[in-house]
Amino acid sequence: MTTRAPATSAPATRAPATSAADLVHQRVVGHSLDAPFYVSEEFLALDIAAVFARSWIFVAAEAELPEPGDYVTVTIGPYSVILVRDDEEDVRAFHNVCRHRGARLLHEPHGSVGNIVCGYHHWTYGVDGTLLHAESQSPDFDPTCFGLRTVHVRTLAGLVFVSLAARPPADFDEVADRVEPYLAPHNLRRAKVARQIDLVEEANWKLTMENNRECYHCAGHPELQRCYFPLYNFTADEVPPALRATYERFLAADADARATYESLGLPYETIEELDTRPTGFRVQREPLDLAGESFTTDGRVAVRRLLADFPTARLGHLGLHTQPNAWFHLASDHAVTFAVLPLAPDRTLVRTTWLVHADAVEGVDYDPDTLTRVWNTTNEQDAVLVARAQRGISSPAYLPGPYSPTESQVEDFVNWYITRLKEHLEG
Ligand code: 3BY
Ligand code: FES
Ligand code: FE
Repeated sequence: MTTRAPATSAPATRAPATSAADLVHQRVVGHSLDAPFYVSEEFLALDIAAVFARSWIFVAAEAELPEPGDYVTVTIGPYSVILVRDDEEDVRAFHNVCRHRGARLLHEPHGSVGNIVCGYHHWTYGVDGTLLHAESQSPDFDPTCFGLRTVHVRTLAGLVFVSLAARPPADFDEVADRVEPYLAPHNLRRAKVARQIDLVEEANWKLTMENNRECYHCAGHPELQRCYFPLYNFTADEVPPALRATYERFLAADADARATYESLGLPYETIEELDTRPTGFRVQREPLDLAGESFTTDGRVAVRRLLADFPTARLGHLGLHTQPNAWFHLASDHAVTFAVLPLAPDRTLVRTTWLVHADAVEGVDYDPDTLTRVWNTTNEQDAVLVARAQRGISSPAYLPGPYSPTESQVEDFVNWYITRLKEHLEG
């Protein structure tokens, strides 16, 4: 009997190197990307130029800079951006680059300043970016020409987005208008940061995002699965046998939750525009399992003081996904934001921030370990999974594989991404 190699066996040698532009144009719909997208420096540079320097990027919660003068610095590829609350209490964004001879101005990830003073020759800027002081200049020196370079910034119900583009995607305000009614009831503008955890994953940023956009792997999240229905995108007839009982519980909880949302006037219908616009997004309210209140192992609130005066804590959660780099989970008692920022082709920062009511008292209203347990454990599990994917993809034997129907949002993400690269390459 002769044996024939299956069609998917790896080629003995790799095809000659293909250009990045060719790889973008050859991308096979419904399949994971070719290896260079995940492993090469060239694609990281392209991703920064075509995606991170052009789109609206989620960078922080407003609660990270509650008072005038409070700042956060964010690294986006080679860029460093200062977010600072000005004296009118608006969030401003500037390039972290001195207008004299270019020194980086602020070095800490966050802090508080009266003015922004360059450590090199002490040029001094106000928190509105104006140059206030530059010693020993010639009489014709005009300080109004040397204010900090601004970065476009928008706040959406307490979430801060920046765009490094000269002309950012024009659809952000429309997206914000549609999403704001979902988020606003959770009062994130009045929240405080209970915890922030930075996790560096040994994987390309797209693997981190792709992993977030499916629950095909959710059996790997036993803690999360106690409170979160892992039914991502399954229609009634697609639910696998192992999840049948969960699905029945979901249907009952969903009917209940909808009645609650209706009675409280909370918008809950899914809006999904993940790959049809530059500011792709998906928003949805859905029930949680067990007590149905929060992301804890028994489904009960982790914070006694709710985010707002909700008449019930049993609101399930509001999920928001934004392209290219973020997702959010809002429950009645706390919210969690996730920002993904590339560090290297195979290293990615996942910054997770837990927000609670500004008046909630640690140790009295909440225990930080209980508050962070489910998502922190889930993140650590995901870090292992995406690092394995990165390692497998780094082998010359890797070939792109097909997405299952439950991975349709992975396809949406990749499709959105490929569209951005094509737009960039076509200038
Ligand atoms: O955060 C999310 O939306 C996805 C879905 C389930 C697991 N995962 C982290
Ligand atoms: Fe900033 Fe000279 S580089 S003051
Ligand atoms: Fe996961």
